Amino acid sequence: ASLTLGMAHAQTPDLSDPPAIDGEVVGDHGSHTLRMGIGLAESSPQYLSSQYFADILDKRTEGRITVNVFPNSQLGDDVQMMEMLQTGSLDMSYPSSSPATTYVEELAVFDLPFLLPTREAAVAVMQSDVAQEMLDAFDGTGIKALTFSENGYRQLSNSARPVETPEDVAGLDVSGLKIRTMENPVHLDIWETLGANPTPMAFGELFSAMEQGVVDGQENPWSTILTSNFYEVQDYGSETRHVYTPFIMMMSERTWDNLAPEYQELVQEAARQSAEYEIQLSAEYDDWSREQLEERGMEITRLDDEQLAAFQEAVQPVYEKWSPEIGEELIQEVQAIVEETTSD
Ligand code: KDG
Repeated sequence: ASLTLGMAHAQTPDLSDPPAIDGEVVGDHGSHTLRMGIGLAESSPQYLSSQYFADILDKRTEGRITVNVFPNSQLGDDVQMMEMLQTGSLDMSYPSSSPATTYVEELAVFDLPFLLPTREAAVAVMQSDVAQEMLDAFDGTGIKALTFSENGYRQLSNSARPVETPEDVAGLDVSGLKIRTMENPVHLDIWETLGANPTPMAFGELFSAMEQGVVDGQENPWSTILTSNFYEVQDYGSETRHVYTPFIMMMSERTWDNLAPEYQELVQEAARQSAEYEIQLSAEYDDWSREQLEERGMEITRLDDEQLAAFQEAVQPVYEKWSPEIGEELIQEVQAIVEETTSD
């Protein structure tokens, strides 16, 4: 905190304004007040775009649908909130895809390291029919999956040492880094394969776990490392971009079933529009956040192509182990979408 003495830091980059809300006001089908819980902070692209989602619904129902967004895991973590959606004790949530693989296994394709080399490719995959099938596969679980949006490229941070190579993760004469992962077996395997000591943990517990030294580090997009103040307890960052994970905006099926068809249509449309806006905000945050973190005293290592290739090679066993589970065909479908975006 002392580093910020005398320096006024901006809370957000120069962000695009949300697109104007047009479209007709829908007819009166009663009033609803919905609660949405998220893990991230008020300044995150996820929160800002969720507010935009709320604004669309507010404007197009003349205030009949209100969405209240609760940030910072106030209502629970990703796993708990998905369970709350199932029972109907929460209306909406916006978790990472990774802990949602317990509902739809195919989502684990997004957990494969270095699968989506560019943001453009990642967005094309999220908007593909294959991705829509994954959202549809939630039907019957008690969760209505509305849309994918961007969490982004995950980067490694830690409080022990600069990391340039897989050997730095494993440690030679010191022990492997204790890394928090999301609650997902592929992520756990990635870090085990790299020689770290990974522990799955809820996002809401992460800051104090790092502060108390229960873990040395974690991995999340630069925007999260900034907006959740992780830089206060993490001295080192490495631009590993090891995995691109999406978010999924979700509604309780009970809440969904209580909405008139016209409201359902509007909710679906607003979800897509807000996801588009979220993806844009997330891109605007990414490099800016890294620069902010450097300004706030974090030592950030950029990896050159050779160094990235070393990480990529080191995690190959993860592919061998998980491809049969996730499905070779699905992986190939995703790779084909990636190739289409990178060839032209
Ligand atoms: O709102 C989303 C968060 O709860 C969480 O998914 C963020 O990427 C995340 C993590 O590391 O848990």
